[in-house]
Amino acid sequence: MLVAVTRGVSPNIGRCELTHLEREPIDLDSATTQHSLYERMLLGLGCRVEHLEADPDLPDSVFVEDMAVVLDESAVITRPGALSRRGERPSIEQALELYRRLEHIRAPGILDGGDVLVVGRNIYVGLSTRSNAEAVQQFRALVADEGYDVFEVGFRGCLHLKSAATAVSDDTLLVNPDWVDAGTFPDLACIPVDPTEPKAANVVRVGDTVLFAAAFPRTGERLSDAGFDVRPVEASELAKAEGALTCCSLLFEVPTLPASTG
Ligand code: CIR
Repeated sequence: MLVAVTRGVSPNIGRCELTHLEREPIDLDSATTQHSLYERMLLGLGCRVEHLEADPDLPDSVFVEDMAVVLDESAVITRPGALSRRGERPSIEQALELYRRLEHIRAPGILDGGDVLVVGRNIYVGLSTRSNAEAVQQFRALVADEGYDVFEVGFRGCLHLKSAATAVSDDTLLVNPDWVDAGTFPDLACIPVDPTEPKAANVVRVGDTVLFAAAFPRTGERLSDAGFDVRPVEASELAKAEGALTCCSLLFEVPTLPASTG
């Protein structure tokens, strides 16, 4: 079964890091409601949701994806590029150590999980203001024995690689071709976002279902036309904190416990 680690929206989300956006007020109630609906959607799709408590001292901590990369064999705890986010790691480590061997990115490496796109045994890591080549080297060394190939990827126009490209299946990506060159992924098919929806490339794959942000209906329609089972999720409030859909969960497989016979 799939586990989804999530974390409540910090009451201080208004003090979040911003890179490409102007600061605007974030309505905590609305952000919390949308986040709960996202969790409910994951539950409805069969995930076990492990909800960590919100932390007033960590404005961006709802964006759990940036703290770890969870593979089948291990979880790599990142060293986030933003100083204000490094304190988010301990609770994520506690949540993940129940399920995976933990590995760590160390200084001078910096890495945000949002820059790490895993597609089968290929892992693409975006070089950004949050992730550097040193971290890519460390990451490569940590996962080489498990047979993963790790590629450094350039992109532009957005905070993290996964704002520019995410996987919708084992062999197909949804991409914004203005932000990442399709040639970056020679072995994968690429579906471009609708040109009027540049921020639409971040979707969450849950089994055979793809969650897309409700603000991008045309891209949702493209995916549906391509045969994917798609569901819209309202995520406009956390988008003001530069967060997208993948950022709000760490999703990974765990063995299903055998039914009790007692
Ligand atoms: C930050 O700048 O770190 C947060 N305000 C947004 C992080 C979004 N995370 C992601 O795209 N993986």
